[in-house]
Amino acid sequence: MPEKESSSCAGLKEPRLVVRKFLARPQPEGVGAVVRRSIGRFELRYFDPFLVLDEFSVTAPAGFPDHPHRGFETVTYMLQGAVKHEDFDGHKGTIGPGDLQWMTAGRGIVHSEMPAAQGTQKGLQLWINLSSKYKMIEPRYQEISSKDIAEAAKDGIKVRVIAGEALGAKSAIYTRTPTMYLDFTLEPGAHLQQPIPGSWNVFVYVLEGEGIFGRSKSSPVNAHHLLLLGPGDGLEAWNKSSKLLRFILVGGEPLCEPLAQFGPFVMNTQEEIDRTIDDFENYRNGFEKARHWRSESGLTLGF
Ligand code: FJE
Ligand code: FE
Repeated sequence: MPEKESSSCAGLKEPRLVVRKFLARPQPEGVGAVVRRSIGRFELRYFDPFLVLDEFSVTAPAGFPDHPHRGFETVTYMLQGAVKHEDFDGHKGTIGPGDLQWMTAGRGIVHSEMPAAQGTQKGLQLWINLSSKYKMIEPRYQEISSKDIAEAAKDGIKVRVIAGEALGAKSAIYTRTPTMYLDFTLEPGAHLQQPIPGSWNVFVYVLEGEGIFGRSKSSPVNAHHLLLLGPGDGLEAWNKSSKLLRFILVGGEPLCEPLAQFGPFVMNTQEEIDRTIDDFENYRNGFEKARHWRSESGLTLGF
């Protein structure tokens, strides 16, 4: 068989370039918690299909007590410490260091997310929008503990595959909105070429160290920066520093639908938002179990 040109074995034809860069500064959120919000802040309200990216820090007694969600998914990936969660259907657990919770809120979840350990708990929470046809589906959890997250390593590159696949490793997560979510660590001198579907919206968020993205001569980018990537077939990144570089690479197929949002309710029209507020206040259409439920924290976020 003649050798076939493909992006995964013959390099990238059209590497994506960085088109915008944001520094995520700390801001208060929840009750006494702090988030560095990149996607979802005023200047970047939506990066279809992504609604919010928060790098959060929470130390007891701060946290995210009882609050609802409808119409999207929350993906919580712990970097340090642990968060305990508890919902109105009796689903509860602890998300420890390196663990993943992929929660499809669908028609409705009411839950609390609170620190579960001493010291500061740190992680990432990504909100992924759902298509109109899936906004009212039954809620679903996919949970993977750190030891079960698919990993691969090659030529100074280590990847933890949260969603999608990279370096031959594949995630077991089902993404209702097609999504890739990769946690890369590059040793000094490492060079990455990662294919990404051409029609997807893609960003990088730097967690640690200093990286070069898009073009080898571009200036280095350090922690807490979000980079939006332009069109192309993949990402090229370099670690030209003397320390480890860690970043996440996230891509998703845009929904291209109208957006109507009120805090943690994300629908397509204002009328659907009005109905959602009514459903939540009157315990209907998925919020039935909220009527008599309070988490152990006994607090609410004020919805
Ligand atoms: C919140 C609605 C919310 N960022 N990062 C309104 F859903 C939240 C909320 C979070 C959150 C939770 C975790 Cl564990 C991590 C987060 C927002 O729960 F804070 C407000 N005000
Ligand atoms: Fe939540």
